[in-house]
Amino acid sequence: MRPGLRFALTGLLATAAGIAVAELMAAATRPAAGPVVAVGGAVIDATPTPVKEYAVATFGTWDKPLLLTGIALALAALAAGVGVLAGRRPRLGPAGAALFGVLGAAAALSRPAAAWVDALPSLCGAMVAAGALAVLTARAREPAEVPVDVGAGRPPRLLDRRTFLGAAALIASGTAVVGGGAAAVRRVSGGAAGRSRLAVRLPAPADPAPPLPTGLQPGFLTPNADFYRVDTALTVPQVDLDSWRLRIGGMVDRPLTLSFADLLARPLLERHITLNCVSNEVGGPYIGTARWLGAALAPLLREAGVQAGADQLVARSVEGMTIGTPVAALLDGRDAMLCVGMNGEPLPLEHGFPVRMLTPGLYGYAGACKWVQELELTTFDDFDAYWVRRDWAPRAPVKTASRIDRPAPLATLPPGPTTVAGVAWAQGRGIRAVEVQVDDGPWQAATLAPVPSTDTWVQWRYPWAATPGLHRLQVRATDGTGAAQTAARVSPFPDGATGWHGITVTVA
Ligand SMILES: Nc1nc2c(c(=O)[nH]1)N[C@H]1C(S)=C(S)[C@@H](COP(=O)(O)O)O[C@H]1N2
Ligand SMILES: [Mo]
Repeated sequence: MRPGLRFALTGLLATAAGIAVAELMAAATRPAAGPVVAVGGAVIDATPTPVKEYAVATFGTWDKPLLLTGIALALAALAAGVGVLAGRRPRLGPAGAALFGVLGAAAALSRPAAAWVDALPSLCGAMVAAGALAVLTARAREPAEVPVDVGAGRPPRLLDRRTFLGAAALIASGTAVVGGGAAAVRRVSGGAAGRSRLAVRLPAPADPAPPLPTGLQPGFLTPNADFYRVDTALTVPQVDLDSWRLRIGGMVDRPLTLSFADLLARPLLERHITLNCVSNEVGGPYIGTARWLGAALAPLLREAGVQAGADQLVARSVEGMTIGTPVAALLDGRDAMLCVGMNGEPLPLEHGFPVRMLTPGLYGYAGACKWVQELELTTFDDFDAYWVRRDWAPRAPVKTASRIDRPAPLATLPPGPTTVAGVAWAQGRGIRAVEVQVDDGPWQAATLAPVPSTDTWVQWRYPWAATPGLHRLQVRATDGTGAAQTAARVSPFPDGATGWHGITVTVA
């Protein structure tokens, strides 16, 4: 084996062994302190907003696996480099391992809600890596009788090939066992949150959602499995239901602490509400409608006694996300809630189990904190939430928008009668009218399906006599206040996209 290759392999093996040990320690104690997730999370938080925007727009939900692959490749290159250096200069081995350890520890300590013990897995992993490097780059013992000046002139004699391969195989299999153990521990504890979710029995709502009106097309409700997911969590937070508490504090007269059972014991509200992401492009997919079950937030805030001057509620999640919502929006009579149920099931883990906030009429980043564990009353002057620190707007009401779902963009259809259909939304204000334009023709009124409330999207359809040729279809909406959806195209940053959605189809 060429020495370069051998040293690179040594670096990879030693690093893998260190990471496996660190991951096992973290999995057994504090999962967020594992170096892989900690470094990934730190990279996400440090990524400039335009890059994040690009990643979400280009890769959708593949953004996280791609990020992890990128980190793994960068790490592998570094590890091979450390191995080569350590092979040439054995003293550099511990230094390289220490560098990895410090990086992992720093990333773990930079995570929200980190404690100093979170540095331990990475530091112990670094010691294991240093040990493995030392073993694999060890010099074969020089015969004692060789004079020093002769020995010094020759290249160092490495472990013989068989000893090296034996040690490497031993370290590799140890790594596989420890890494497999870490994955198993994560699966079991992940399974614990999933199992406690399955054991949840949701009470019947005290205030049920009005039945859905007849005349809706399929697709009005988005099944949980199809509901878009947008968050910064590299691994889905696993919340232990028994120890979970929601604290309401900050500028309140009577701070409150509620358990999950306390929350379920309150009269529950059930509502159909459309949730959408501020990052959704015109015509984009980051929007869905569900039947949500939860405790109304306004009465809870009144029980806590919001103090004069508190104009922002900051929701904090178990993994440290912060989402700021105007107190005025929460107390203006809309159905802001702490959700425990989604479409008749306990909240899926991906959508915030056990409890998430939902504020109709606001984009998700401004009112829909998942995995929530704390509500702090404060002011917009005093605190910038996660996305506000990244220059998104502090207040973010949903903008009026509409989308063509049928036909699909660039579809080919036969001439004759066809139906153009889609959705329009302006949560809180509702939709009064939707119009469709074919090529340069006049804007024509679409037919609106009935809605359960102004907090959901509206399905619309427009019968079109398609004639042969290439056609451009556009849609625009008018909200419940009579305000027209603007044609001005702006991108999602910093407070939501605007512009009319248009598609091109071929009729042949
Ligand atoms: N804890 C936490 N809550 C969060 C987020 C997050 O990253 N972490 N993302 C927010 C954003 S940007 C949106 S659009 C909604 C998406 O909710 P969903 O994934 O259930 O569709 O969750 C919000 N709540
Ligand atoms: Mo979002």
